[in-house]
Amino acid sequence: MNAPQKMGPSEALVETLSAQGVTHVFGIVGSAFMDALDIFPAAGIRFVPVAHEQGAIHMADGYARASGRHGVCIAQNGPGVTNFVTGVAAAYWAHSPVVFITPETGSMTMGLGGFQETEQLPIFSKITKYQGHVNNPKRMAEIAARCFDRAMLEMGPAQLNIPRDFFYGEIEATIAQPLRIGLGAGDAAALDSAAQLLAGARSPVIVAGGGLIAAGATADAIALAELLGAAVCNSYLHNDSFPASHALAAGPLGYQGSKAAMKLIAQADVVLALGTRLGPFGTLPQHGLDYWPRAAKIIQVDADPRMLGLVKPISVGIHGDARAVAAALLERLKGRTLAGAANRTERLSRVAAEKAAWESELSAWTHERDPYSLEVAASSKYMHPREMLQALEQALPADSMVSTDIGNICSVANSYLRFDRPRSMFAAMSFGNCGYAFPVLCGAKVACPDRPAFAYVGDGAWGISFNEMLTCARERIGVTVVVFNNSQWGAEKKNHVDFYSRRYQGVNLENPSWAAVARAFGCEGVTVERLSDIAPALRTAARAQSDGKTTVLEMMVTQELGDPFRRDALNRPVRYLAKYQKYV
Ligand SMILES: Cc1ncc(C[n+]2csc(CCOP(=O)(O)OP(=O)(O)O)c2C)c(N)n1
Ligand SMILES: [Mg+2]
Repeated sequence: MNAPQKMGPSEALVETLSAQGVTHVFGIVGSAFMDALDIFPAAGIRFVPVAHEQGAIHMADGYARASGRHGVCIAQNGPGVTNFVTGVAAAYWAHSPVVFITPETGSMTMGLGGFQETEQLPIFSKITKYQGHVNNPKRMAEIAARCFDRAMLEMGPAQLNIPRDFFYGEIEATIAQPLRIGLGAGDAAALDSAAQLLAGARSPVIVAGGGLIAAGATADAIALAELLGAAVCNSYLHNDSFPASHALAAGPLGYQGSKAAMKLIAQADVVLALGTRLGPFGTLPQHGLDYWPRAAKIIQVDADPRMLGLVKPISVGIHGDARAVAAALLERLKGRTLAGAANRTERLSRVAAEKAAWESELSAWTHERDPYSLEVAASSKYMHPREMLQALEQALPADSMVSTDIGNICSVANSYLRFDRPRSMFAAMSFGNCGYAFPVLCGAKVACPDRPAFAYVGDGAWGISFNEMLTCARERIGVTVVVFNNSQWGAEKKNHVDFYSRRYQGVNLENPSWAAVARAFGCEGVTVERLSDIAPALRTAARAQSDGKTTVLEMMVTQELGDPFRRDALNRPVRYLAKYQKYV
């Protein structure tokens, strides 16, 4: 539809959604956008009604991360829209191309303090890549299309803000075709320098980031790693950025990551950081290893030029698409003499040896060994979290998608999640909000209904997010939620143990039976107390997914706790006033 045509603004919006390939919109119904909602079915768009708008934006995020297409959500002006805030911030840091549509109070009453009024642009200004405001109904199609284009161009949330009276009227509109701008491989001189460094490297290592997943660069990354004989580490929480079964895959860096990856990168003389901003939290010391190779030459490749050299000093920065860059580097390195060829065999066997050592350490590491953990585990009949995570990993069906929440057990799970296919792991990324994993997985499942889907969620975070079981039951979205019931906000309790002499406040949870709650919601609920019950329970739950049935597996685990998140950011308490002297 390229010639201007008479239509209503609602039709212009819905036609634009259609032209952008939108088939699902998550949200809660509201009078503000009913005129557009009414014609969704005729445009082949399924409206997925949710329990809370935070669920809608998380679902849009999961949908986008699983499919590589836009995730879309919509809410009532005012409170519906403000409920989006946390999810938009999470999607921003997950580099997720979501378009969230925010009908606003009517243009003729804006500023008068009427019903459901708040300024909706400033709230999101720091957590969006683009904010489109329809300032005249005639511009509905143009501005809506720009939101879709920018979300994909900049890989992040775009807001489409529409005064609610602008859904009505008669306009002449042209529906734009999607504008997809390829980024290419970037500056030729930078590529030459990078190839020069890699050719001269005696111990090159690759860090595979989320940008590699977004660019669909797996095959090129494999070819590059094989040519160089370079170990490949996943950047933090992107365990699906390189196939784990590949001989050169070393596992994830960062919190609760792989010691093999850390030991290998520590010895690198050249690091190729492919599609990663090298976020500050992702390379913190771990397992007592301060592994970042400060003396190494770092080549950083990112689709956002502002990320180059931002966190770590670099030798070469390449503003480009990870796939195009990997291909360009391959081209430049082919047939060239590689300094690393001299010790290739030795390095490959070192990769294998470090991996084997880490695997055997992990298999023997069935429980935590600090005094607090030993004490609580001794008085518990439940499973150790680590052995449970091991059994879960073994039971996961091939090609599973797994989302992980923020919490101690979810973090420890990082050691027990390996993937062979990109777009398989959906961790709460740098925004780190509890309550992320379940709704995000629901969105991923809507995008990929044939892939088995599992959310790992702590019992505290489950309290924030379990309302979306309503959505699963109503909309027949079949996923499996693995709730780790340790009756505590464990990750924070760990700080009370390590820094506040076990003065517990607000960290102990008295849970209902989460399995019974699930059943009351119309889902399945199973309590698992023994390791041997994990695989059969997981298999049954996975089968139920194909019938659109969601299952909660409530895992009864001890209260033991792994290494803390933010040891880097906490200090021992120091008190100056007499009344607080005991609080040290
Ligand atoms: C929305 C939100 N509120 C609070 C926090 C702080 N926080 C981080 S981890 C955590 C505890 C998580 O507890 P749980 O989900 O039970 O998992 P566990 O640590 O016990 O494995 C909390 C409260 C957060 N990250 N996000
Ligand atoms: Mg807990």
